Amino acid sequence: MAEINKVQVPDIGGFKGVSVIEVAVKAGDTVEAEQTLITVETDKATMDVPAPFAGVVKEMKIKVGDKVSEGDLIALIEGGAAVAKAATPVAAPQVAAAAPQVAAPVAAKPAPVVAPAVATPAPSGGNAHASPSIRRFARELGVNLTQVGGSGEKGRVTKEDVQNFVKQTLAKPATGGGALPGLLPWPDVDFARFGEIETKALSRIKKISGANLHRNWVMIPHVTQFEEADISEMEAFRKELGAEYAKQNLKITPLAFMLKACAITLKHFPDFNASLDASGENLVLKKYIHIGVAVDTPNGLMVPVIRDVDQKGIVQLAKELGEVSAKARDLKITAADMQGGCFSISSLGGIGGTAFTPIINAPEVAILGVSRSSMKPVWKDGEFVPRLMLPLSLSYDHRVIDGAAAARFTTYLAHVLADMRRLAL
Ligand code: CAO
Repeated sequence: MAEINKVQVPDIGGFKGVSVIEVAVKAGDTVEAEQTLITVETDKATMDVPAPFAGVVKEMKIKVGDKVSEGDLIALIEGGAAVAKAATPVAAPQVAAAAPQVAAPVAAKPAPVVAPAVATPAPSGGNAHASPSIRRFARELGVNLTQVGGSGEKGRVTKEDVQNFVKQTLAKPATGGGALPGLLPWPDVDFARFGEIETKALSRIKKISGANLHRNWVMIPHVTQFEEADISEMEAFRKELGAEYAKQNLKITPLAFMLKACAITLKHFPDFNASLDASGENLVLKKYIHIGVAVDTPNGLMVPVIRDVDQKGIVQLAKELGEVSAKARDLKITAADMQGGCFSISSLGGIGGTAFTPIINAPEVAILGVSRSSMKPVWKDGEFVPRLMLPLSLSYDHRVIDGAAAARFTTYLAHVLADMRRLAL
């Protein structure tokens, strides 16, 4: 049978009469070397005091609330050396404002284990009041300690608090298309209590597109860049062209021009004609330019894709636009018609509005929202002149595209739309 040995409080940075805030083991427990026995708290930091050797705890000589100094007896453990001081304590930052002061005790104890406890507060919660062992425990479970209510002394988070948090999170019902950890459940309201109601099931398309939109909104860090393009000349030309092709029953809307202008701009900014791969570590640049167009159908939103937009003229694009939007509205569109897009355009210009923030169609990295053009006074050559201005809203994936690049993209696009000659380039 192994010897029973004493474990004493090690050098805790010269502090005396330090409070014991947590006792992590009890008589009968088997402990590993370096496993936390107790946690103490100075006015600067909390420190875990680990076991110096493996063994079985015979007796704990300390309880929560005791004051200890170097050399005090912590426990009797069967196993290990004759008289052992516990291993080097591990420090963790104190709550909020005290954090900078942690540098002193940590620097004085250059134990390699200190760094993670201090340097990687997220996701285990930098400002939460918790001992290093609890921080480690939370980190292993992926729990953000700032979201865990502390039931211990002075609001300290205990192991049980972390366990209860995990249990509660797992028990939460998946509502509203799946609750994210830490989010409140979807409100379950009896609307009939407040007046007459009618319940209408979401269409199949709405359910499918809704799930996609939800994922894209939650997973992509969106930013939207706004711009206005002077389309006075483009509109004059479109009307001329429209009159010509009306005889052939072909409608030339501004969207055909938008498609062409976007293709030219995407060629100039290849990072926008790209997707993150599944690992999220590589950008896949596409040598083709296929653009999806959001079409409003009675059953919900559909996004058919127009292929090789850069290689087609305005009339051809107008023809294809008419065909795909009719196909979408007649619900004759196939899954293949909606695949392979590099970028999307969502035009609400035929309806109204001045700007909106479209949701990116993953795995694309940007989408252009087009609102209704209107005549505006524009300052030109020393006077205000009436110009037809088209509002553009570019939402982009900020993991891939910087704000400056997005502003360059929309500025370039506005130039292309303002200067018809560029559409021919
Ligand atoms: N500014 C001013 N007028 C515009 C315009 C703009 N930006 N865009 C289109 N118009 C005009 C057209 O010229 C047309 O005018 P006339 O009838 O006088 O010729 C009228 O508005 C209607 O255009 P349209 O909607 O039939 O054609 P389009 O090519 O502009 O758009 C399509 C086609 C399929 C994109 C559109 O019908 C549609 O479904 N839009 C909704 C897309 C959508 O729901 N997006 C939201 C996604 S996020 O939920």
